[in-house]
Amino acid sequence: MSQLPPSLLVIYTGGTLGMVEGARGLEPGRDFSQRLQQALQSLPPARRESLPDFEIMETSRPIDSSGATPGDWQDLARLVASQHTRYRGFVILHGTDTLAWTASSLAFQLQGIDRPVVVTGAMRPLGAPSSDALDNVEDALRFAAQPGLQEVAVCFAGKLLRGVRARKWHTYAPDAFISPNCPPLGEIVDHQAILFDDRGLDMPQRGAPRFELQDYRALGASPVARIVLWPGIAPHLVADWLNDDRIHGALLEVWGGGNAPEDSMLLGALAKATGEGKLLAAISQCPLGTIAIGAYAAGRGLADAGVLSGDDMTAEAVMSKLIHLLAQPLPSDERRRRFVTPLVGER
Ligand code: ASN
Repeated sequence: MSQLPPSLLVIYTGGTLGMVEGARGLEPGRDFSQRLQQALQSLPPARRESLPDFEIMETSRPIDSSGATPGDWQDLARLVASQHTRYRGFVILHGTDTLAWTASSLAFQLQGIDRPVVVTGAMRPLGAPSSDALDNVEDALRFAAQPGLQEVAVCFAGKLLRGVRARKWHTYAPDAFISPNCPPLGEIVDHQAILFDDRGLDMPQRGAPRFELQDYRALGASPVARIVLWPGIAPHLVADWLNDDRIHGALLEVWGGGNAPEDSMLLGALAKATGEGKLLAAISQCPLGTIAIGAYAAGRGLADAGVLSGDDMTAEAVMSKLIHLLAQPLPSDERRRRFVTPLVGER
């Protein structure tokens, strides 16, 4: 492998990690670089000196991640892609609320990445009492310096998770992220980053960048709907979503192993949408396990209506993959083929 550049790039996008008290409560703060450098002085010298070199960049408008959109995911991926050969790895500091969405989208956009992209955040601001911010930044830097890591990952509370498998799972505990259907990729042990053997992406999903930097904004404000079924759901509600011309695809969150009501109006609305080239995919409302649509007679209708199985993907991964595929000038059957094909270890 050719010589890697010496430094990492840390990109601060906002989130609690860098928030400061404002007039209406916590809000994203500026001058993050200065505050981080100061906080790092509190680490024991041996730990501080063993950190990799890094440079810091702030996005033009640090945000609470509840305000992030697919356009922000796109901007971030383009930023990493444009700097990709100048740094040996990347750390992205992000609000935790939609961190898993951004990490999932980055994985699809930065396909084949040959170095670490580590996304982290914090549950409490840097410098606040018992903050997790400095530990998470330190851990993320250590993982981002590992050449063996060649994918988008989430580092939180000492664990490294596949980005496209991660979910925020707790509202306030420091150990807030899990990857329900995928074991961790690594762990911090005694302040050292340990990557577990054979958990990284297989070739050819890594090691040879073939970025797909699509224009998500061109799809319109909300091209994909997320529809969570509930007992007694009225089919016309689902039909209303799917008949909207601005909707090009939908995630259906169904029951158990892939079950949905055998309702001809509901299934008819789904079949009409897929017939129009809309991309529909289903996952389970159960947080663990995969789905097999068609195993039950009641679920068979989903497959007949052209709904694709999202297997054991997270909602964040399905939504960002649907947006990613819809943004590409592909024929409908190719989009469907790619949806069911694992591109970056998402299923
Ligand atoms: N509201 C914050 C955000 O997502 C939450 C956090 O970062 N812990 O930006």
